[in-house]
Amino acid sequence: MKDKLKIGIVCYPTYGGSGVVATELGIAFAEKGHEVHFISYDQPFRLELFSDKIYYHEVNIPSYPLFEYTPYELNLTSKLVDVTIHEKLDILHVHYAIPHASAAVNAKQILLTHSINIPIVTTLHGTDITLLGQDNSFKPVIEYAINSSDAITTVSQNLKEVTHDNFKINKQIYHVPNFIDLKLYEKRLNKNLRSSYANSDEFILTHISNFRKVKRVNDVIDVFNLVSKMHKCKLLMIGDGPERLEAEQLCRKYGLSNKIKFLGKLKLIENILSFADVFLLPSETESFGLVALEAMASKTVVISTNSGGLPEVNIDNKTGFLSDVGDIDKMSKDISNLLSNKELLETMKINAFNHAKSFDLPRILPIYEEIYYRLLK
Ligand code: GMT
Repeated sequence: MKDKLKIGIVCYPTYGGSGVVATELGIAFAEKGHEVHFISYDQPFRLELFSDKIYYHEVNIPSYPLFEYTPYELNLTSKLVDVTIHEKLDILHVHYAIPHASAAVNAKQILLTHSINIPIVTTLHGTDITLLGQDNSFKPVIEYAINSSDAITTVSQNLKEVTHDNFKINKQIYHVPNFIDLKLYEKRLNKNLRSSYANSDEFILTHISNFRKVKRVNDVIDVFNLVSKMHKCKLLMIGDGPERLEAEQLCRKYGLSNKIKFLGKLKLIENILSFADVFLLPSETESFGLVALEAMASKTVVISTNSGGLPEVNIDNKTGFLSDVGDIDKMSKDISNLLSNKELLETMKINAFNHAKSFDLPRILPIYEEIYYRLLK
């Protein structure tokens, strides 16, 4: 069996966890000598093409007057067939069930007619199961795509259980947790950057997301509103999305515009997280919460809900605190306790970092490689 593989990775290119995981996984494989082919409708936002082992194939989406809705999944399927044949891929690893897993399963059938049997690995990331998976207009396709994949992985134990609860899955699901590359977080602290956002006697709180409804961005503002009455602090909001405008209006209503800064979509979030004291993630549901892990890798204490896979990442009373969804009072009291007790804050920052180490890239990468090699045997 070949030691170095040609791996096709399909992912969303947009600001979001599944795209980040897929991109960083591909970059790490390339660093290990595998050849990686990213396939998407746009260049993944964290992908900088700096290696002869990394290729990006854009899916062409031609317009045709007959189509009221462009059939992207079919364009993706054709691209997967083409790239697999001409780049001689060994394996396809698709992130997110639809349309990526269903397109890959279709491509696999087409490739069989060319006498090519390519294994498909599908990684489920969360909303493909918890939100879209509940919608009957997608459910049969998602179930079929999962069952027709050669290997299925979920990013948390919780997501594995939810997948079994919601679908009839007839094969093993592997739990492969999300990861961070800890070396990216070393020596990031930039005191000049910190001082441009806050005075030295002010604490810094942050939130990072795609500002979708599921993130409950207004809860972040409500919590900060209570905390800022008791402590000197600033809030940095990173990311963008449909709920941003309402959140900005809420800040104005509370008279907090001078204490809350909306920074938009930033690529190098490690730079900001390096000086943040507390990270807030009050999500309605979160299969893993990659961004919480990124905060922990930067020695930032996490205040999150206890939904989905978050308790696997943020350990209650150790790396941060967990609350029920919408419990603004508890979240603000937990932060207030932390900010009043510097020793507790420092201890929890170290705990957060130590727990993040168990998700370091070199520990997780071989698990995916092992799955690939097993399928290729
Ligand atoms: O919710 C997001 O931020 C985007 C979404 C995605 O598909 O990109 O994130 C999901 O996948 C991430 C990576 O595995 C997980 O860390 C997030 O928890 C998950 N989001 C939800 O479950 C809501």
